Amino acid sequence: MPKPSIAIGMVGYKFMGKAHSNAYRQINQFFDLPLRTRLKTIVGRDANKVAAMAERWGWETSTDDWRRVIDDPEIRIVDICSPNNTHYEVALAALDAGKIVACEKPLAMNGAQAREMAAAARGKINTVWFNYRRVPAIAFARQLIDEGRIGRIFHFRALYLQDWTLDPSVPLLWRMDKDVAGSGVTGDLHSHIVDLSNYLAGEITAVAGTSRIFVNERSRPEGGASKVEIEDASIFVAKYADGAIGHFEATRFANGRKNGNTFEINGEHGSLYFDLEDMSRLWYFDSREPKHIQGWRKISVWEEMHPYMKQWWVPGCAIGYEHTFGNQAADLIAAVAADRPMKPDFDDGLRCQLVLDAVLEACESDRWVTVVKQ
Ligand code: SOE
Repeated sequence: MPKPSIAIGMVGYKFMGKAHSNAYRQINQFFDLPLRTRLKTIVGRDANKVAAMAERWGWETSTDDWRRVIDDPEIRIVDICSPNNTHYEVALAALDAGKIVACEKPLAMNGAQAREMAAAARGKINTVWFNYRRVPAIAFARQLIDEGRIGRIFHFRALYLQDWTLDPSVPLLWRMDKDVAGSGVTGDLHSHIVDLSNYLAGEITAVAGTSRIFVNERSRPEGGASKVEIEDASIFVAKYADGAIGHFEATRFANGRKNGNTFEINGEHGSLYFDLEDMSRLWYFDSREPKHIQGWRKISVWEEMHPYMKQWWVPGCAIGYEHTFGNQAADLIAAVAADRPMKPDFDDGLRCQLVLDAVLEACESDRWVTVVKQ
């Protein structure tokens, strides 16, 4: 008997559109899921380009009207990977139509929008694509923390470093357009490391920081030029509810760094270190070992018992960036089939967004800002 299928409608078709399409196409082969994903409709503003995307990635139909996925009774999952300023309207319409919503990060343009979205989603299955939670080494870090291996956390220290806007001739693409993106590296990159901190280190209560715009004017892809209004780089420090302190840096001006996402966590019994550019590895230091053999242990997270690894290849055949989306898509389909909640959800998206709002305010005002309670 063929498995029942679940129809997906996707709004957006560029970088994340590919990442999500690839995930939905792969997971039934690698995971034993009760439902088969059906890539039904993909939406984009440019009808020709989205039609080409549909053809290439195996979507049944394409359209330039996002309401078609909302109005289609066959579609159960609405996946939103269009620019940030579209998330709010599309997600609310989809939730109102009873759809399961999977939304790219950051969830919204600001905390106020995210609060409404989280309220509308509560009690329903939904998720935010904080895909790095599904890097096996990061899920494994969470496992080690839950096992008490590093004990009470004192420090969370994260860097997210890129360099793709360093060249002043790079035009003002949507990620640099305040009206479309809402913010610069704060929504784009801090969102990932703040979510990882929420996942691994606990609740951030207050932040102080500074940000910079290094290139003040850029050409527009459609012609002309505009003043740049989003931050190119941002550094902040954080206080946690349980007394830990944190340090976060996000930039698109770290010459030579392409997707340098690293963090270190220092606890009372040990420490953990992760680097996305060597993503099969988790570094672990255990200070309860006898001193003469203490040292940083480089764990290759590719054994069968490590999170998600049993589903992919044999140990030593490492997996990569795309698999983090596969892992999340598979968890989503499994959650839908079992009718159980999925994490991270819109409440996690809101939690992150409230920290991001506080970071933007802190950088603007040069003051400590208390994170608004969820
Ligand atoms: C930014 O360059 C970006 O594409 C982010 O938007 C993604 O979320 C990140 O995973 C890779 O970098």
